[in-house]
Amino acid sequence: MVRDHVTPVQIWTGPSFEPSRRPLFLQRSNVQLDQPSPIQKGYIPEYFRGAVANMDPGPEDSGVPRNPAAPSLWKKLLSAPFVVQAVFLGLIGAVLMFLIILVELASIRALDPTTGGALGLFCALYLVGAILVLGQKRWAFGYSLITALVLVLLYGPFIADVIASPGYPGPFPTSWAAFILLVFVIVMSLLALVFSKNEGWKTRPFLSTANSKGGVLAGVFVGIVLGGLIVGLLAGGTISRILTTQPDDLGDVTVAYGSANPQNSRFFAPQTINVTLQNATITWVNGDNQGHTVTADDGSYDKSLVVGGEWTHTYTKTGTYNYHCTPHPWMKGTVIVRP
Ligand SMILES: [Cu+2]
Repeated sequence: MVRDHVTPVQIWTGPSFEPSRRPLFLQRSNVQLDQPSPIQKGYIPEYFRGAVANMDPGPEDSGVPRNPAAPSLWKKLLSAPFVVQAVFLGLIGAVLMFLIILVELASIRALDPTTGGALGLFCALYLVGAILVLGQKRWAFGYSLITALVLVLLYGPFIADVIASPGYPGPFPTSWAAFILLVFVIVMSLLALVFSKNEGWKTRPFLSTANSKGGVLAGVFVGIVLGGLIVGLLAGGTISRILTTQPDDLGDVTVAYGSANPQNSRFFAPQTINVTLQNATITWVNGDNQGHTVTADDGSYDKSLVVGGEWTHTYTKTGTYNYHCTPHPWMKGTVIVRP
C-alpha cells in the first residue's frame, strides 16, 4: 500500500528528543551556557539600545533598597531645571549661613531670644521653600520670592542709619553671604515667575540649563552684584550690628555695641548690677564705637566715655543708684549697693 511509504509526521524538531522523566524545563539544553552570548559579548542590536539605556536597573541591581514612593531629594534636584536648582541651593545656602550666624552669636554670648527666634523662623521658612521649589510649581517660586524679600526688606530701614553713622566695623562674612544668596534667590524666583507661562523654566534655555551662556550668567551676575552693592552699603554696619555684639564682660558694666541705636537689644550691660558695700567699686567700659556718658540721675557724677574708654567709681553708701547716658536717654542703668 502507498500508505506504507509515508514517513511518520515528526512533531519534535528539537536537537535532543530523548524521553526523560524530568520535566521539560529541567532537561539539559544543548545551548552552551559557558560560551558568551552575543549580548554578554557586548553586542546589543541597534533597535534595542535605547530601551537598554532607559532601563531602570531595579532595586536588586542598585544594591540599596529604594522606596519607589519617595524619589530621593538628590535625584529630584539633579534632574530639575537650572532655575529650580539655583533657588533650592540659594535657600539652603542661606539656611546654612543662618545656622553659622547662630553659632557665632552663641559663641560670643550675644544670642538674644529675638535674634535667635527670627533666624530660626527664617531657617524653617527657607527649608520649606526649598522643598516646595523642588516640586516645580509656579507658586513655590512666589513663596521663595516673598520669604526672601521679607528678610532683605527688613534691613531697609537701617540703611539711612548706617550712612549717618560711618565707622562701623568691617563686614561680617556670613551675613554678607546670606544676603547675597537671598538676593540671588529673589532674582531667580522673579525670572521663573516672569517666564512661568507654560512652565517656561523648563523650556527657556537660560532657565532650564546651567550650560546656557546668556540669561543664567546674567541672572547670577545681577544677583551677586546687586547683593554685593546692597551689602556694601549695609554690611559695614547694619547687618553686623544687628547680628553681632561685643562681649558683655569688658568691665563690670559694659556699654553694649550699638547702644546709640534705641532699637539695640542692650545698652548698659548688665542693666542692673548688685554689689556689696565692700565690693562697691564699679568699672564701666565703653564697648561701642561711639562715645557715651555715665551720668548719675541725681547729678552726683557725669563721666564721658570715649570709644574703648573706661571709668571706675566707688560707692561709699548703700542704696540704689540710677544713672543714664546724656546723649542717649534710652540708655539707663542701676547700681544696687547692699550692706
Ligand atoms: Cu550713650
